[in-house]
Parts: sequence; C-alpha cells; structure tokens
Amino acid sequence: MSKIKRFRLLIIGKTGCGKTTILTKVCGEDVADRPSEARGVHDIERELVFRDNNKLIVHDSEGFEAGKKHEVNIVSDFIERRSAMEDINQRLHMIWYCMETKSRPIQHAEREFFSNQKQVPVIAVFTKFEIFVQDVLQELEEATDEEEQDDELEIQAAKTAESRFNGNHRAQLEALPFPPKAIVTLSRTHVSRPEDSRLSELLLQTTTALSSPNDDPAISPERRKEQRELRDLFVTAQVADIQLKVEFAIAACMDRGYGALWRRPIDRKEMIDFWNIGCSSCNPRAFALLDSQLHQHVDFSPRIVGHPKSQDLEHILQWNEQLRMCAQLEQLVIDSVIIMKHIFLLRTKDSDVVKRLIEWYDSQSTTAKRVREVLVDEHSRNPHAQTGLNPQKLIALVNTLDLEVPHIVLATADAEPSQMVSSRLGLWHDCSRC
Ligand SMILES: Nc1nc2c(ncn2[C@@H]2O[C@H](COP(=O)(O)OP(=O)(O)OP(=O)(O)O)[C@@H](O)[C@H]2O)c(=O)[nH]1
Ligand SMILES: [Mg+2]
Repeated sequence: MSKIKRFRLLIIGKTGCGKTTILTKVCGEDVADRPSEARGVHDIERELVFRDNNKLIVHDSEGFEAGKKHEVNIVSDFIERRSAMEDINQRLHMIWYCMETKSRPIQHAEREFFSNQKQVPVIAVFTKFEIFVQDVLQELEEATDEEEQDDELEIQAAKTAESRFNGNHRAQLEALPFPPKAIVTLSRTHVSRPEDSRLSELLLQTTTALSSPNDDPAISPERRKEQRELRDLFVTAQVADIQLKVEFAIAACMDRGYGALWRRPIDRKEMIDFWNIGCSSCNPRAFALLDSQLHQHVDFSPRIVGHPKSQDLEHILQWNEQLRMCAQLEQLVIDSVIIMKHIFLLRTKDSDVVKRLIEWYDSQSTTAKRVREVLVDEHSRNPHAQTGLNPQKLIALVNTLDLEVPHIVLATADAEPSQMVSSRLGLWHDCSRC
C-alpha cells in the first residue's frame, strides 16, 4: 500500500490571473463558492482541502509584486522548507506558476523565481491566452483593409500570437538558469472543456514532470517508485481529464496483466483506484464491493472472447491459445475501465445503481459489443501471434468510443439515490479524513 496519501500542490500567481478557476476545474469542486476561499485571500501556509476530493492539498500564493521583497522571501522559504521535509505527505510535490499572458516581456519577479534552483518541479502556466490573441487580432484588423475575411484574420491572429509568444515569453523563460519543466498556455479556462482550454495539456505536463527519466542511473529504485506513486496519485486526484485516467488505468493493468494471463479473478486495483471512487487503500470496503460486482458480471460473461457459449467459438479456437488469453484479458480490462468511467461520470454513490449499471453494460450496451468486435477483428488478422495488442491501441480504442447513455431501471420509485440508501448499502463512506 502506498504511504503517499495526498498530492501537495503550490499554485502561485498574481491576484485575478485565474488560479482558483484552474483549481475548480482540476478538483471538480467550486472552490470560489466557499467563504474561506474568497478571492484575494492568500496565506501560503493554509492547506486548501476539498470536500469530495481527499487526494489533493493545495497552497495558494498571490505571487510577487515588484518591490515586495518580503513576499518573495515568504514563498522561497516555504518552497525550501516544504521540499526538504522528511515525511513525503508533508513535502511539496509540484508548483504551478501562473501568469496572465500579456504583451509585455517576462517581469523581474519571474526572472528571479526561475533563476534559483528548486527541489520541486515547476510548470509555468500562462493564463487568459485568448485575450492575448484577441489583442493581436485587433492590431491586424486595424492594419488591414476591409477586404480581408474575418475568419482568415482570426487564423492569422492565432498564428501570430503563438509565434510572438514562442519568440518572447517562452524564449525568455527557457533562457533563465532554472527554466520551468514545461510551459503551458490556457485559454477561456473558466468557460471551456479541459481539452479546449488546454487544461488537459497542463495535467499531462504535470504527469510528465513527475516521471523520472528512465536512463538516469543516479535515481535509486526507491526514488523511482516514489515518483511513480506520486504521478499515479496526481492522475487519481484530478477529475478534469478522463482520458488521462483511462490511459493510466489501462497502461498499468496491461503492464502487469500479461504476466498473470491465467489468473482469475484479475487484479482490478489500478482499474478502480485511478477513479478515486472505491479506493483500495482508503476505502477497502467499497473497493471489495466494486471488485466483486465487476468480477461477477464481467469475468465470466458469455460476451468474453472464447467463452464456451459464444457463437464464434469455432473461429476463436483457431487462434493461438496464448493469444486467446491475451484477448480475454484485454476485453476484461477495457470493460472494467469503461464501466468505471460511467460510474465516475454518473457521480453515483448508490451501490444499487452501480450494480444495475454493470448489469446493463454486460447485457445491453452497444459499446461492449463494439469492444468485442474490434478485438476479434484485430486478432483475427494475426491469429498465430503470441502476444496481445499494444496498450496504446487499447487506450485509443476506449478514448475514441462515444459515451453511451445507460438504460437503468431503478427498483425504487424515488429514483434519486438518497443519502440513506447509500449509507444503508454501505458502498461509500466519507473518506475525506482517510
Ligand atoms: N477571459 C478569461 N477569464 C478567465 C480565465 N480564467 C479565469 N478567468 C476569470 O478571471 C477572473 C479571476 O479568476 P480567479 O480564478 O478568481 O483568479 P485568482 O488567481 O484565483 O484570483 P485571486 O484569488 O484574487 O488571487 C474570474 O472572473 C474568472 O472567471 C480565462 O482563461 N480567460
Ligand atoms: Mg483565487
């Protein structure tokens, strides 16, 4: 069991640059709605914890105004102290340094920040990038005659803004002694989906910054394991990017799954843990319930490739035996991950609803049929292969399937899952104190 319980993030940025907006999207909770997180209130020492997300702790700092040496010192001391802490749960794991994208060059405070070495990875986040593009568009409009089409100008403005940003902001930051691990631009974060605002890019870069390079012999196996756990914890904690959860869940399962080809029940720890619903370590009861329901309905379903009752059994029996087992495992993993994605999106806490959802997926879902079809097609092309598909192919398959609306009929007349029902059935408990 991992000893790391919460991911500790420091978010720095001048007031109004969009820090709370980013946090709200990443944590899935309206941080600004809570009185203690009123705009402009900052105390870097204060731990921001979230009601429904127990895997994340955030420290919020308003950054540095020119000439305020005292604030620079407070932040520097905090980072130095927190990054040296013995206890990994007290240690700082990541810094997002936010700046509003302006046409003026990088400020003195930023230059100073990235001139000192830190023991914690830093990602530079340029917010409100669309305003920067808008300013360039206005400039182009003023300089162009009426003939030019609006949409052509918009494309040109986006390109010009991008190249100005790369030539100025990015180049200046990258030339500093200790540049950020990554530079990400965000647009319309307050009103867009994570993939449109590029928030997904911030999450992806954060996981990359947490990964230790494979070829660095100076990193001990323990440190490497710790980094991996931190990265997985971050993927679990964030709720903005579902594709990232899918990717990590499938990659982790396939990594270990092929090693235990014959084993049933399959190990569903990663498949479940990344969704932060029935977490195996902090909520073992919920985990066991989900695990056993998935096992009952998915592992022995007649849908599974090679099931004795399936109509195409004769065809499947022509495949190499090892390949048959690989295809079965791939199907079990994909089925479980898609079901977890549905449970996550439904935000249901009712174990009866969960049970019905799993039954629906197994018996009626067209997505499940599609998954089977794709796997049979893929493997039929090379029936004598001894290995399964590349995990990237499985990830792409799941992430390109449209979400299907489940048809679930609830037993109770008052379909709204009530607090009482969920606590009686005991699937969930309040794990905010775990
Ligand atoms: N145009 C635009 N506005 C944004 C964007 N992100 C956030 N905002 C708006 O900017 C304002 C400030 O955002 P906050 O998230 O409260 O900023 P903050 O950094 O937390 O501010 P303080 O708590 O005062 O430090 C809000 O009105 C947001 O809706 C963006 O990408 N584009
Ligand atoms: Mg704020």
